[in-house]
Amino acid sequence: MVNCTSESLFRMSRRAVLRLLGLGAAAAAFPGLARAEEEAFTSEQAAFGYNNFYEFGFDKFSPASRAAGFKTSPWTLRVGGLARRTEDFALENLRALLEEREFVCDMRCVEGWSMRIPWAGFPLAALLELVQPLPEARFVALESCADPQWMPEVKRGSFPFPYLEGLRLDEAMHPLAFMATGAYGKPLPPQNGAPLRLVLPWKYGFKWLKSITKITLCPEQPPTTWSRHIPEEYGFYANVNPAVPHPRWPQDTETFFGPGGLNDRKTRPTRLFNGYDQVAPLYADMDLKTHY
Ligand SMILES: Nc1nc2c(c(=O)[nH]1)N[C@H]1C(S)=C(S)[C@@H](COP(=O)(O)O)O[C@H]1N2
Ligand SMILES: [Mo]
Repeated sequence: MVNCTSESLFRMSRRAVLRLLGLGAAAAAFPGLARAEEEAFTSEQAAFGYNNFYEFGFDKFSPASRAAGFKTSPWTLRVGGLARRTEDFALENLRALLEEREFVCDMRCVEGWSMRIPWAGFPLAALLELVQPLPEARFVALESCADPQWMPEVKRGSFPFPYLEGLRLDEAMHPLAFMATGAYGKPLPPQNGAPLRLVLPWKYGFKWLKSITKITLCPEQPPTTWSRHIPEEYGFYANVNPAVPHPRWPQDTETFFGPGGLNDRKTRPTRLFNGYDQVAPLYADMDLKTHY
């Protein structure tokens, strides 16, 4: 088990990080991770201070201040649906059952900015395997916390919360689909989705659901917040794809937040699947010129 509190970990060489990920020999097969060689991590200041978390406010800086007191312990996560078991897990029990590990990946927001963040957490597959999905299960529906006591925009009723997300079961079982509990060697801050959030390196950030309370295995594609409310702009799959512009802006480049704080930004090209080409077989039947 990796010591998730060791900040020195994040100063390790890429080779050591890959070893930690169990990818040492297979590094060549992980071109997305190879990108980690090119640039350092985004500053903590940007990753923990420039957020999208609409339940706490619609601008980038409100979540960090307004979520500061958000109580995330104790936390219950219900996992079940089309599974042999449906269970209300106390998060601390769940974390004791699942081996946590460190991993580094890039996040590309659909708005056109990106970050490279060192995370801690466990594969979503390991969590789903605990409840044993039934053969009829083909999708996974996920739900965020929507608590008016803590979340000002939930209280105001300004948006259709709770925020819902979904994945095809084979996407959810892919080894690159993670649940994060920490970042930069620290417990996940509330503004980043404490105590548990999705990390889907090849999908736009809006799929990376925060502060998750419920995961349900289901037979059909579940409704998701953005694809339901603005279907012409936000699809269910939302794979990072420079060939498919957003209706209101292009997607072929992005502004990357570097190690030097909020003003350290540079433009770089956006890559198909955010560079994580190993997910391509999941979408073999889709037209990558148009699908979004
Ligand atoms: N519950 C919830 N999850 C959410 C959001 C949100 O508003 N509410 N915003 C999404 C969007 S648009 C992005 S880009 C990422 C931002 O994650 P970060 O603030 O940790 O960078 O979280 C995603 N998860
Ligand atoms: Mo986003």
